[in-house]
Amino acid sequence: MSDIELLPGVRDFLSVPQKIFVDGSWQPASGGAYFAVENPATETTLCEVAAGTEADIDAAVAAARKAFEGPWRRETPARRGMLLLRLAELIDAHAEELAQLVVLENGKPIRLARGEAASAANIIRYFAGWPTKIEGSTSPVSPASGSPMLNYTLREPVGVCGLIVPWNFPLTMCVWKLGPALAAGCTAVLKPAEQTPLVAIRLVQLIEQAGFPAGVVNLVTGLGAATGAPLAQHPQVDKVAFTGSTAVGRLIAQGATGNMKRVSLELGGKSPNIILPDADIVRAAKGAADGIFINQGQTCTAASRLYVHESVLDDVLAELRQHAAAHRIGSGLSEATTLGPLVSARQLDTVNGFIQRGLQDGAELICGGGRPDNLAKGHFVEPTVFLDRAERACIAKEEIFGPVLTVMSWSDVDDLVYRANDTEYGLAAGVWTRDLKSAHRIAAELKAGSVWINCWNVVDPAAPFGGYKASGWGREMSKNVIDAYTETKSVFVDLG
Ligand code: TXE
Repeated sequence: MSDIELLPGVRDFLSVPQKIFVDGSWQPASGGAYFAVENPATETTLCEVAAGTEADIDAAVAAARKAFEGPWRRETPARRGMLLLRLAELIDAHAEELAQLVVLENGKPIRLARGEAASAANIIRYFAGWPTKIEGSTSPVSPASGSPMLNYTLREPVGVCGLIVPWNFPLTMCVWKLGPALAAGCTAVLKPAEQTPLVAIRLVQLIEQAGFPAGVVNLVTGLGAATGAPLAQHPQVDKVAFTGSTAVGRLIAQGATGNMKRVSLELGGKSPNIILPDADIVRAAKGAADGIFINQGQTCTAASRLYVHESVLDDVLAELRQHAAAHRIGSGLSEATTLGPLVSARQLDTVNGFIQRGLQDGAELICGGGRPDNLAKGHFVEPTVFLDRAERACIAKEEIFGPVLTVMSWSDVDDLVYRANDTEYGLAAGVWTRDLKSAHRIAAELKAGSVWINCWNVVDPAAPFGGYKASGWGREMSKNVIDAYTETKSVFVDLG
């Protein structure tokens, strides 16, 4: 199947250098510099994008502060919801354009990128319902004075939010954070990843078109050290929401102590996926393969550790080999592609390094491990499966963020649960079984923010998402995330 045609809107977008958006105006970065955004499938430059500076972050934060204290505070909750609904409609209307930009800068298959655009609209639509439902409460207080007293709580927006997002889901990661921030009445400075700023820029153009007042959403593109770090440490930022590496998450947590800003972190993972002997093996193996290979394995919830009961190990390995071999590797712009390139040369080096270390550590290569022969350019790697019976290889412990699965076998369920939890991370976990009792028992014992039973990677705006341990702080989506973008004020009124 041949490549899809780029839409005229996408061609026009790529033909001009892209700017930052501060206080309702598109402008060059203060230093006047630009950086190149690469197409990871062809290794060619897609577009030049403004390289933001600390001065741009200062200006964007000042604009967000002004909007927070001024026009945004005066908007009614109903109007905030209406603006979000209008944005959801615009995302739907431009879904194919957004999907094409995601493919071009990230590399993922167009089918997956279309799913990302559809999910972005759904998430914004979900959050559009929240502004009119953020309620306080009354509390039955018993003052020592005996004087009658009314206590009630107000939920107020936390303020100016710094939103720092990664490149693996460059559109949905923006809306996971913008949706609740705007619903709660906060203002924002968005900092997309330097590898994938294009779809974020297009999204902010749609935010402008939807009619959000100037300064409510600002966008500063640029490198992590030049823009992300000053944003995360800024004394006028009240909250930082970050998705990315655990290493940068630690820096952000440290940088937040200056003004004690609120911090939510969605970090790495090394998620265990467990197949019990009574599972539907065909379904479980398909789920295991999809759980690791989707998005080229560049998923925080990647099902990267597979624990298979020893009695079904050979059957599962045979199924996994077939799923890996069935992948069509190539440009994400082809409708036939199921596995695109990794996002960058650096990410490919990291993943290849892990494959080499896996071999050195004595893990058995079941399939993959190399570069597809037919692709001369692009950051491609084959879907790869290792068997590591002794569970000693680094590939069984460290986050790889590539299409590399490490399979282990088990025989005793208590030992299995111990091994599954024996990791610094705790983002996700899965159990495949037909036995309800085992499913719920193991789900209760796994230390992970999401547990999937007979499925993987199901996320929904109505359900909380986030990690235990070094996988992060706080939860995204659902009512939980609204709490994370609001402060609770307790008001006492003496009625005596
Ligand atoms: O992440 P970074 P990288 C993991 C994954 C991957 C590894 C490295 O294992 O291999 O991280 O990826 C911004 N202060 N994940 O280097 O650097 C940066 O500009 C503030 C898991 O790309 O964490 C980008 O916008 N911000 C993950 C964002 O942080 C800084 C998704 C993420 O980049 C900064 C991505 C700083 N000092 C990577 N330095 C997941 N949980 O899904 C960089 N940034």
